[in-house]
Amino acid sequence: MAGGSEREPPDGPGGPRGAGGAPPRCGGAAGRSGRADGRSGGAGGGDGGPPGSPPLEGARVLLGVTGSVAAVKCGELARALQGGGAEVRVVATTAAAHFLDRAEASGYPGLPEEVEVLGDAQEWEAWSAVGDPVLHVELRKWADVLCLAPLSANSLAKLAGGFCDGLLTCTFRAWDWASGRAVVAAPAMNTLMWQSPLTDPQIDTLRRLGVRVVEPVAKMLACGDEGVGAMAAPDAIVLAVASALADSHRAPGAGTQAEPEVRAPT
Ligand code: PCO
Repeated sequence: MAGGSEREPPDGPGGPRGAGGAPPRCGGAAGRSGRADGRSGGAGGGDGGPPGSPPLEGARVLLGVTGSVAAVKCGELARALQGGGAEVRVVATTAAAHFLDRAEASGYPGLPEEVEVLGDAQEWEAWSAVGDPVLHVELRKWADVLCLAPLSANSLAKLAGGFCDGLLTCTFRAWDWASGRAVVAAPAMNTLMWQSPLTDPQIDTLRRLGVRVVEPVAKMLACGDEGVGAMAAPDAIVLAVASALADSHRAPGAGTQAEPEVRAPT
């Protein structure tokens, strides 16, 4: 499955980069707690941002990266979110870290140096006694929006099934849907995985929760197959995040997806 991207020239900004990119940095425990303390700004039109400011300005975006080859595009995605004024933190699954580590060797820009990358190890390290912060709860409080990109077939199944066996799945399971904070998901997987009858009900489950799904697109995939399954372009994901933020602030507490995106033909 891992494939690599040698069958398809890298298409991210910055062009190919040499091998030997730095591994993702895993910071310590959450460090910052909920928005009650230390919040320096807010999503535009929301709690902290000036009314009418762009939705990404000052927004706290938690980028959840899962184990699809498309994780190599997260450097580009994180930069695009930052370019809109967002503060970005990354939660990566163990499988995602494998791809993040190798993004630069495949010609994609790595994550920006200042972006904190958290994983399962940090969840355990953060807790040693009752009273210690629980990292997935702290992250849920911190984030204005959770952006799951790429969302792999495996993580999609886990999230739809309610599994919470790691930092990212626990953060999603603990999400405060009533708060109106948005969740955006950009699935990426092999075409036959995407077209499998298993996928539709899982995507529907996420949509019923209020998750906005940014459909995968058709291209030649990392494994050499051609078809629908590639992660949507970072710009499209950023637009969905901005739109979700704008909507969640227009209608606080109403985090459901008003108009589900049209599914790609299968
Ligand atoms: C293939 N799986 C995949 C994952 C989705 N692919 C993509 C793109 C990348 C290159 O542009 C890898 C980002 O093809 O999102 O290819 C077989 S399991």
